[in-house]
Amino acid sequence: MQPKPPIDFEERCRGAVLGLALGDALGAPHEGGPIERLLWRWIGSTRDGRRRFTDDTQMALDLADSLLRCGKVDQDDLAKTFAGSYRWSRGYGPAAARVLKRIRSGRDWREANRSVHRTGSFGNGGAMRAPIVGVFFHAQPENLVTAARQTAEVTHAHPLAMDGAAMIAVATSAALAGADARTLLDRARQVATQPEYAERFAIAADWLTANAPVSPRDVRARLGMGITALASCVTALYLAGRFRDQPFEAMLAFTAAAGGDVDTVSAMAGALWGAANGAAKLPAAAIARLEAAEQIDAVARQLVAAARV
Ligand code: R7I
Ligand code: MG
Ligand code: MG
Repeated sequence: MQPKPPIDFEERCRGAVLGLALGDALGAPHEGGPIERLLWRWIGSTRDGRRRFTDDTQMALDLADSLLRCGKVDQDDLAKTFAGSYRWSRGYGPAAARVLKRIRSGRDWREANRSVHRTGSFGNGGAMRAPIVGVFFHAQPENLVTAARQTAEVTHAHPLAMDGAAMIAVATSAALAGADARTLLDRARQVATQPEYAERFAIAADWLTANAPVSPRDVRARLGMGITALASCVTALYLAGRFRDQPFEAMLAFTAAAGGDVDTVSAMAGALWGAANGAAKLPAAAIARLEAAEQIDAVARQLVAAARV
């Protein structure tokens, strides 16, 4: 067998950012229950017929914007940027929507982020945008985990949510460096502080090692397809590993068949898959039909330039 040609760093970073947005936009029609899916049939396309992205991509773009402007994690700037972009029609999580509206009306994020759930949200909203941290801090491994936690904290102060962000950020960075599926999972496992994650990591590791033909239903039952970080982050790590050498579309079809929080699991797995395989391997026709694909790609290129420093 011919050895595969190496994939350059820019190609991988663009793959991570575009893979996140594409997973989100293609997963969105499958997210949630019948009401959410019906609503998305109404508002899921732009006027020129492109697939709209949801809060997952919006918050990833906001995070990139803030990091590029500030050159570091500036939580005050980040809170303002997230709040300024809030639109109900992007499908934000219910607690996140309230937190962002409160920040927009002038409340400090340090208080707003614990004003809906007292311990802070344990939703997956901090993790879904964390691939951006993995790209931006790729050359600063000593800062990567703290940066990921800080970017999550603004809206997702619960330790499970901040763990999820750290896990997805380090896994993205490892995928950009060409790590294999098990290494990626192990790096993520090492940064999880909450014991609740242990069982899911063990299951995912067993499945990947055994190359097990696990069904979408089993993935949902054992790893989760939920809106919380706990019930979605290890799932994304597993799917990205399992489908690493298969087409992007196969991973998305499997995720859609599992059901639940399909846009977010697809966004996280999509970013990891894109970081491993590069942007050129993403389905070109789907990219051409993605809302604001050109702008998203431009943001990815700016992140690459910043990450090289
Ligand atoms: O995490 P978050 O931004 O949600 C992202 C999800 C993704 O699927 C997006 O695609 C979008 O559809 O929403 O939103 P949050 O509202 O912060 O958290 C998600 C949900 O987790 C909350 O609405 C709660 O149902 C639940 N949750 C909690 N429940 C009880 N106690 C989060 N934190 C708590 C908690 O502390
Ligand atoms: Mg969403
Ligand atoms: Mg979602």
